[in-house]
Amino acid sequence: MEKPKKIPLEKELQKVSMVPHKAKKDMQSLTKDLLSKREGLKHGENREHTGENSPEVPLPEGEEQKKSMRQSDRSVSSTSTCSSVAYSSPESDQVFSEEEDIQTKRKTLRKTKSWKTFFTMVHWSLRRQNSWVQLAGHEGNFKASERGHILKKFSPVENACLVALMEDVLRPYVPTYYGLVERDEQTYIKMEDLLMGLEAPSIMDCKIGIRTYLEEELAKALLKPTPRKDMYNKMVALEPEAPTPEEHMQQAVTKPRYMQWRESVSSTASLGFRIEGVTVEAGPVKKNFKKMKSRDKIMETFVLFTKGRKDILAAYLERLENMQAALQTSEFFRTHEVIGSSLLFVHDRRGFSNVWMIDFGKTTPAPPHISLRHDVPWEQGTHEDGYLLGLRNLIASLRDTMRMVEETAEATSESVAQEVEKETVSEKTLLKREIEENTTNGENKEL
Ligand code: I3P
Repeated sequence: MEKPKKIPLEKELQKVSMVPHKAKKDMQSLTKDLLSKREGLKHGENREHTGENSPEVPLPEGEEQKKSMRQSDRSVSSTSTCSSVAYSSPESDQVFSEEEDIQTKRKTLRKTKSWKTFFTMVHWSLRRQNSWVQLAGHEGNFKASERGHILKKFSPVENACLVALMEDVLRPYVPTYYGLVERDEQTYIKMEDLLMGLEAPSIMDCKIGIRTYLEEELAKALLKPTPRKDMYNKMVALEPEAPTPEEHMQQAVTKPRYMQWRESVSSTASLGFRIEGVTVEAGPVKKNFKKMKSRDKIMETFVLFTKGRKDILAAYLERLENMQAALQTSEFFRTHEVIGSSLLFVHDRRGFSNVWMIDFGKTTPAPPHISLRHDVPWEQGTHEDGYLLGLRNLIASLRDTMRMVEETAEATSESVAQEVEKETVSEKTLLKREIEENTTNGENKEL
């Protein structure tokens, strides 16, 4: 495979390696130092942007959590014994600050589209347990449930998928489904809480597939175009020149037009996956990936997300490779068009890690005569989603990230060794000189 290009991070790592006083630190702590420094800087920028500045509130620790992790047969990584972690997509542009009052939060959540709040809510709930509980009593798409479970607002499409997936070979890769429950006259899907047992988790949501809108949505838009002002505004905010003169005049775009544009400015169209949101060690949720297209930038994000930890990267790779094998034999996968679904990566400092298939709100059965391949480009009517194309590229990018981390580690430890060697040589030279001088002085004295 082609050797990955050097990215600035590597250079920075190499610079660090040349600092003599660091010479005795091992490679992992050098990488950690650098990455946390960079992370800190980025968080600083983000805080300013989002108003996020609250101190980290650690997850409650307890035997119960540990027990739940031990009992799981759904753990993956060689370093991991953890079963569970969370799900859903991070579409919401809202990140709540401590300063916001409850009323504002409630309003914001009401405005946020169904199924789009989970990532934000997970983040919010982890850091502010009380806010979660307060929120749970009000309108929203997710509700807290008893320990180990979470409630997601009912969607018939997602419900049907989860029911079918419980009988499929993909079952180990999706949150366990516990049926429907009624709360406050609202139906919810009860699912496994995938964050259970993790301490200050790092979470990354990657949307998989080369297409993010349903064929049905496209057909509807062709038949009866519905201009969307909100989507025009989002488009202009990111790329003022993107709308056509006509769209500028209307100050609106159709949904498929917006979705296709989003696919083309991100890595969805080219790589078949895109990073939607990342939070590192329960820190602020970063969502500024809309224009992240290059593989180098994606790999850099993987390094920041994992803090360059080889064990975590290796565990993710192993899980994804197993998932890929399962997908190839899955009856569910062969017969379903998987659109807008994500892979949720979760790990914590202790090395517990897992990846889950989540968000099936737009996963629908393909027409019965179609057996989907998932690894070919889409054409109208084929229902192909490019899921496997995306997964392959994701695996390849993670593998290259791991190689890059390894190479950087080797290069750095070589430089460190050279520095130590240089220091030793110069120390020896100095010592030799001192001995010589002392000897000469002694001789002189004797004379
Ligand atoms: C949204 C994103 C969502 C989509 C949503 C878009 O754009 O593409 O996937 O929801 O459509 O607004 P962005 O990420 O740029 O904010 P669906 O996947 O459910 O269609 P919506 O506004 O119609 O909900």
